[in-house]
Amino acid sequence: MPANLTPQYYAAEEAYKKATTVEDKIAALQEMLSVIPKHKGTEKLQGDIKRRLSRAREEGQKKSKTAAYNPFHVEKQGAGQVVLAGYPNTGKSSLVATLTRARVKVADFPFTTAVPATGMMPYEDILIQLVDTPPFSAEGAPAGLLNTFKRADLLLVVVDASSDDCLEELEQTLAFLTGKNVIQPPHAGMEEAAAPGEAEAQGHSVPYRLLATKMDLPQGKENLEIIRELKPGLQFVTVSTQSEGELQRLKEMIFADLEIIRVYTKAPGKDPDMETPFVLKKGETVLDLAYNIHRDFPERLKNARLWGSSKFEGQSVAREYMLEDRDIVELNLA
Ligand SMILES: Nc1nc2c(ncn2[C@@H]2O[C@H](COP(=O)(O)OP(=O)(O)OP(=O)(O)O)[C@@H](O)[C@H]2O)c(=O)[nH]1
Ligand SMILES: [Mg+2]
Repeated sequence: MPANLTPQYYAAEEAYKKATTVEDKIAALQEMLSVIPKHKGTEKLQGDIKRRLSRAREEGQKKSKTAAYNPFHVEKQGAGQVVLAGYPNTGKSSLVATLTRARVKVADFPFTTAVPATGMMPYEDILIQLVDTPPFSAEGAPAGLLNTFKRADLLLVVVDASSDDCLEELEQTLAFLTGKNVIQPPHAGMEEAAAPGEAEAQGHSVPYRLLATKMDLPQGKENLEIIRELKPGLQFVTVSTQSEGELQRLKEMIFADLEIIRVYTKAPGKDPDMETPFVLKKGETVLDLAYNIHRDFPERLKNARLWGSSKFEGQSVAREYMLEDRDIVELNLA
């Protein structure tokens, strides 16, 4: 008896063949089973799919027992990963909630956040990932939190300027993070907190900025004045969830610190695609862009023309040409 399999069935079977994870295999097999025509001619095949499905489920169960989900391993998304770190109740979740659309819990008591949570912050035409984290304190940190910090492209070290214990908390925060080799110590007398590039050059530590939060409160302004006198070597970015201007400046600083550039591409004879830029690291070239678009492109690249940072519009540039933010590139391929 002919099986008379349908296009839906073949599509599901194709998905099964392409599946690389056990979850995808299970989903595809379930789909195959639900769309397969149910008649005598397919009974053997149905039995076969059911057997494969139960084997895949067993495999899945074994896997989930060994590789437990780790909430402190935050998958990177967007143009860069920015992690907020700090003592309890300093305003980390409030900033993430204000700058992204993430619905994170904000409350006027410590230890509100228990596991990292992410949100995407729009900045001009790109999205930057912000990661809210649970607090650490003199008593320690949740297991895994340091790994979240160390994987960040940029760390925002958050200190509540309005707190009565602000100075002590600042010192303990910096002592904790430097003691765990997450950041380089900001040495006294230096003009700025370690700029991103510098910190990296001094070993494997994360570039960071010091944020003084709740600056809308009078206590915040008073405390920060005292701290600035006592610790002239520290540079603070002042911020409050109430000040659009400060939030905007914070966003601009984050973009600059990530050291990324946006490059737009254009097909020969067509208008450039200004909707979706490619995000590259500062210092990357036409060749890096080509590779980013497709692994085959560097080999096929005949020449490139550039609008933006070149001397004149549409100038031919070498493949080693170092791109700048907002350049438009036309790649001509063989
Ligand atoms: N006035 C003022 N209050 C703020 C500001 N940012 C946060 N708060 C308040 O500070 C309290 C703590 O804020 P959260 O964002 O929950 O702090 P957190 O650092 O995430 O706290 P944990 O999750 O416990 O580490 C809340 O009552 C917020 O409303 C600010 O810029 N100005
Ligand atoms: Mg929180």
